[in-house]
Amino acid sequence: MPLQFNEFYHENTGLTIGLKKLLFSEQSDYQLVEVYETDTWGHLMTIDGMVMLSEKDEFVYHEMVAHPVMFAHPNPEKVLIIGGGDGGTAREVLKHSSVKHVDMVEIDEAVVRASEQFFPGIGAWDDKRLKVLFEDGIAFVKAAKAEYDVVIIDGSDPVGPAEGLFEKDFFQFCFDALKEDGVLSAQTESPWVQEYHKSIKKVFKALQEVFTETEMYLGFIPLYPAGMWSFAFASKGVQVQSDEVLERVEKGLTEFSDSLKYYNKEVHQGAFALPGFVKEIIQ
Ligand code: SPD
Repeated sequence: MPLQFNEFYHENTGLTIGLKKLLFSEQSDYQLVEVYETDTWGHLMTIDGMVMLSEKDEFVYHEMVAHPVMFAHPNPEKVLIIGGGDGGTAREVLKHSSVKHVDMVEIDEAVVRASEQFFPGIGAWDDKRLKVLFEDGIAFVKAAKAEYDVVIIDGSDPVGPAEGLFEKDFFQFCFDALKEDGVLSAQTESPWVQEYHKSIKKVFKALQEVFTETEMYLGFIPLYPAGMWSFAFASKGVQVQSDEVLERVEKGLTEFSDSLKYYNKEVHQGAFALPGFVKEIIQ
């Protein structure tokens, strides 16, 4: 029997990845962080047995959680990332030349350590604009008032330490932490996984109650359960598909589109088109 990693997301249905060897395994104060060398996807990080990223497909998630929301803001200078310990989201945010400062608040330093050692190409750790804090993201955002242009929630799944990142109180703290033209994005799980529908509904209901504009959008990530992944966009007014935002996407991408492998203007427009069964989950 070959060495395999399995993430079962419904009874005996799941995803199988061929492994070569285990590179890192640490039960931190919060969770089990592991890194494997795989047969096809480069290095793979899992947390509590759930896939977080692989070297080969991480670009989809990180480009999609970062760029739609970054371009939705007219001049994003100060950004807060909750979670994101592997560094991929910060790397994408820092591609925007308007950015002066990024606070990345990761609860678990083991994630950053594992990423620095086994995913050396992912984090922009030497960028002077990035400040990494090992703190509870919920407490951190609760204390921030009208400070940030953009908040990005790059947590893990709604079990364990990331559970609170799917609650209404948390989104209210995020709203209060944003300036008046602030915008937010969050990862919101796979619409194909029945077990996560409750969390998806809860997040979108909360965002609709707290923010003025809320949209779901999709990306396709082969190593996440069922491959289809949802994200939330929320703002205090700006519409993420307005002409104004699309003009910014077109202009902004001239600066760094060569470094992107998934996101472009057409993807920005298409990602917000939702299939009927997905709309039903959040209606
Ligand atoms: N089931 C996967 C959910 C993962 C969300 N966060 C991934 C971290 C990548 N920066």
